[in-house]
Amino acid sequence: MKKAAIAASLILLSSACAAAPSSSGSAAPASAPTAHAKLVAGDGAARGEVVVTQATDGLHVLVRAQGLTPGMHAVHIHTTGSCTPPDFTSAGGHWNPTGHKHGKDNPAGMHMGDMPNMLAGTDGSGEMEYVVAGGTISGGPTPLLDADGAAIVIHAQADDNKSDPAGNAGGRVACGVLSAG
Ligand SMILES: [Cu+2]
Ligand SMILES: [Zn+2]
Repeated sequence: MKKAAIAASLILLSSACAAAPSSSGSAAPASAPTAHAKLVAGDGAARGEVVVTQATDGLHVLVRAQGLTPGMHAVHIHTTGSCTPPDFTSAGGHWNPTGHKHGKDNPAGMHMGDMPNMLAGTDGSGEMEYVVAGGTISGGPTPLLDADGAAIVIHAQADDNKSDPAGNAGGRVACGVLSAG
């Protein structure tokens, strides 16, 4: 934990440097703060990885998953950086620093941790990239890696994008704790 705290401090420092005026105009400079997660199933089997990169427009979340049942799966950022198998309820609810309801189709939505459904092919693999507008890895009003961290969760079923609090997406079939770097 201490090591993680030091890493987070370094990220903050590099973030401050990256905020200096630049002529490149790049949305995601090479020095951009990042976070990673390794996805695992309830039995501990590898289920892929997640890379989050902070850019000027928010958090770019790249999910590469494997070993899923073919079809659509809900993918969310959950509010606690804890993935205790087999049900992963330790990850808590959806990341919701702005105090909204669930789902992009909910008039009172949406959670910052709500993301589009991901399609797993017949081989069980799926990939998704999504930008969480306004998010930061650390610092600012809505830091992803706050005191209790954050996790990525993949569900058994698709998200209906409106049912509070979790989109009727079924059980949690994969989970990964996000860590800085
Ligand atoms: Cu979820
Ligand atoms: Zn939600």
